Order: sequence, then structure tokens, then C-alpha cells
Amino acid sequence: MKFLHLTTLAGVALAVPAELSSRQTCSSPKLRKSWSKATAAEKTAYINAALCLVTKPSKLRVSTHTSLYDDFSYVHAALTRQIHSYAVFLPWHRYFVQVYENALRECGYTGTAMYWDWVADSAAPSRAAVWDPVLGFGGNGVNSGDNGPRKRVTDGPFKNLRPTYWNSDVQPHWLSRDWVPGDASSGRIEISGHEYTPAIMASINSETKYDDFRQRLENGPHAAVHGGVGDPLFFLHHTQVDRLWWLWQQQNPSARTMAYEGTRPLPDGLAGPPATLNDPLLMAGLASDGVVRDYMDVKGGKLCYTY
Ligand SMILES: [Cu+2]
Repeated sequence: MKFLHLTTLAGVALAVPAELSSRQTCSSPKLRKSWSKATAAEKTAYINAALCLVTKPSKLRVSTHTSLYDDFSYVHAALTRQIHSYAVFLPWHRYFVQVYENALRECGYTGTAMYWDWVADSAAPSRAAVWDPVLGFGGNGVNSGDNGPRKRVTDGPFKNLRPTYWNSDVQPHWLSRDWVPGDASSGRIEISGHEYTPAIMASINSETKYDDFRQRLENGPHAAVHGGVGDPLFFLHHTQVDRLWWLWQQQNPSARTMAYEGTRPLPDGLAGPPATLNDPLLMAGLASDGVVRDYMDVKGGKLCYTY
């Protein structure tokens, strides 16, 4: 059982970054930018920091020869039943992106997390700036013959990346990517662009209850983009998910900033009691566990950024 790993991980004590160790007042929130609006220098700095994570030692040391970069894939996969399909999906990924941004800083990065605005690119997602071979993450994977059943990303700054984990199993492979193909006759757009159009996003945004919004965002656009995107672009995808939640909160900040309800998972991943703001945000030793209420407000609790 993959889940048993968590029992051991939970006991690992690690240093907490200073900026997360106490409540802070957020007087100058950092602006998170869209990849397509960032400068070449900003993109290069982000890419270099992401590549640097591969050279940093693993904090988890679940298996040998893994890096800090691998830790992120591992934690996300190991916790998957705790962090998806429940209310905690949004605050958990919000915290996870923040932990990643902190890790990039350990690599000398002075910028912020960036997002891929796939709603803006939904008419032709395969032409988005994020796939650029120099100032992006490279394009779709190809059958290269050296990556098992997976399609290998053969261009861009990450073409020589060898992730250790496939889900939470040790299975070193070349970075792979496999876009959902388009089909003109049925109106299906490559990378499922028809599932995250501005019209669909406006409809999701009209939901007034937190968990209705969360479910439609998670099961619709979030899942559709994931169908063609792996790491390290994962973090630009999830920063966009975070931004869409923030936009929803901004429609009525006094009512929505702390709006949170739905179901909380049990340790085995099955549905548990009603979710509350005191629920934990497990980080499995990659960072200290958090509490939902500290990650609801991007300019309060333990966060200080804006979009
Ligand atoms: Cu996830």
C-alpha cells in the first residue's frame, strides 16, 4: 500500500522557512504574473531555479538518488487521496505552490510563482507561450523509444530531466508529456481547450457556494488541463487554479475570503466529517503541516501575495 509511506513521513521533522513560522502582516504583497506577460529575464530566472531544484538534496529521502524536485512529485502523489475531491483541494494546493515558491527561493530565485492562464489560451492551447523551447517548458512529448510507454519531452530546458517517481513509485524516466489530441469534427480542441473556455469559466464563477465552485473547477478545467500536462508545468497550472479561486473570492471578499465548506477526508481517503477551517494541510515532511484558515486569504494568515 503506497499510503503506508505517510506514517513514516509524518514523523520527519524539518526546518520551517522563517517566513512561514509565524503570522505576518502583509504590507507589500508580491505580484504573481502570467507566464505570457513575464519578461525573458523573469522566465529565465524561473526556469533556472526550477532546474536548480534537481541539484538540491531530497528533504524526504524516501529513496536514494532523489532530489528536492522529486520530493514535490512524491508528496503530491502520496497524499493524492487526501487532497483531491474534497474541500481541501484548493487550500492544500495553495499551500503547496507556496512551498514550491519558497524552494525556488532556496535556489536564489527572487521572483514569485507564475501561472499559465489557460482560459486566455483555450482556443488554441497548443500555441501557448508556456511550450516555448527556450523561454518555456518545451512542447509535447514524442515516442522517442527510450522512455518506456511514455512520450518524452525532447525540447526545451527540461528535456534532460529525469524524474524519479511515477506517482509515488520509484520509476526513473525522462520527463514525459502527452497532450489530449484535438478533433475538428467533434469540436474537441487539443489539450481539451473546449473544457476551459471563458464562457465555461464564467459559469463556474457564478457559483455562490465554495464547494460548488471548488467541485466544478476541480473536475472541469483543472482535470482537463492535467490531461496533457505534467511537472514542472504543474506549478504554473496550479498557480492558475489558485488565481481562479482568488478571483472567485474577490467577487465578494467579505463573504468569500473565509468561505469554506464541504467534506473532509478520513486518513484512508474515504469521505469523513464536514470540513472546517481548522482542518490540517498535510505536507508529509516537505514543510510543516498547515491549517486551512491560514491559507484562505492570499494577503493574510501565512500568505502575502496577489494576482
Ligand atoms: Cu493535485
